[in-house]
Amino acid sequence: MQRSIPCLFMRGGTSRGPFFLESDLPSGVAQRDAILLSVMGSPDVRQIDGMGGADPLTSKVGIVRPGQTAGVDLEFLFAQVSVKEALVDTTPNCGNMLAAVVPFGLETGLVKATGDVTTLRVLTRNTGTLSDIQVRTPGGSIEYSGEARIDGVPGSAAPVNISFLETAGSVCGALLPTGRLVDRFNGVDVTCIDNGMPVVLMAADALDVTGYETRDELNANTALKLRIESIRLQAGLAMNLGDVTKKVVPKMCLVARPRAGGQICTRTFIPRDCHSAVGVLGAVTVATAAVLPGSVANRYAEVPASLTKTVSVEHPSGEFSVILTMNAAQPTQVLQAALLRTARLIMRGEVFVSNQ
Ligand code: NQM
Repeated sequence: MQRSIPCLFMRGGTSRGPFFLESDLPSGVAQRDAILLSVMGSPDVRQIDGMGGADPLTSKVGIVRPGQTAGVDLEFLFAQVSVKEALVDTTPNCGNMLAAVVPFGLETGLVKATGDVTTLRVLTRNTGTLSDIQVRTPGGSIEYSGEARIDGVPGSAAPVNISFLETAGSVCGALLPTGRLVDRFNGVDVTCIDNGMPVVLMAADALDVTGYETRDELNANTALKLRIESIRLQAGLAMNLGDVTKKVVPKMCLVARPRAGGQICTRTFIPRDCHSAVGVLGAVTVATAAVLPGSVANRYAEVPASLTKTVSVEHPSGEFSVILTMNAAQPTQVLQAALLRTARLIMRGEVFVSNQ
């Protein structure tokens, strides 16, 4: 016997996955997670029996419900479904999947367009993060085609503008969860930071790579991955995340001097495989570290002096620009981060899982 669940399959930024109305899924976490694993076909390296794309970036799920408090239009729960293990992690958030939440809300009638452009406030429940998201809604319907381009996605699409209101310490409780700008693990200087995503920044050359390698080259470097994982386990404890053996945070980011006109060059492990680009809140956090005097990232970054700074984060498939608004009274403090994504509805229908 199979059971069917209504589902919209959507791309959000450089990620992709099924989106569900919360009311269409079981309320119990164990039962819900069993269904999500079955939907994606996990655990299996090919996810052959489900909708997952056999990559962490395409093994993601969005669960959406109406806002529950005044001023919040939609609430989003992000689930990272492991490809190889029977694990569903709702600890981190995902700014890429977030880009599809307002289109999903409009498609399903949870919210209404407010004019040719619609701006809604979304709460990401994983971390309690609020963001204002603006989409194009000419004639009251969501528009997907347009001229906006983001690296990692072919072609162009309508812009989805995301402005994060307050992200410091979203998962770890503090921007610098260890209380220090620089820590040292296995003889390597690191900056442990959380401005929306817990990230550990390390100089690529301290790990005997350049930081300009391709994703495939880094993924093939088993010795490097073992060194990074050893640092990650120690940093996780120091960042108040506990034993992170089975968690997908903190992300691990190698930094090097920019070499393509940006402010910093990155290679990010999420956390064990190298990202083909960089995560959204990962990029916000890297940009925040880059402008923080004394951090490991700041040693390699070239940052503008203005109060509103565009920080272009170079990554394996291009760059990701984050616009940081600094606090005039305390110019090293980031008040707001804004960025551009695109999103698209790929499929609407029902997904079938074995009746469990
Ligand atoms: O950092 C990948 C992605 C992400 C997460 C990851 C993300 C973010 O690119 O907000 O978007 O870091 O696992 O989708």
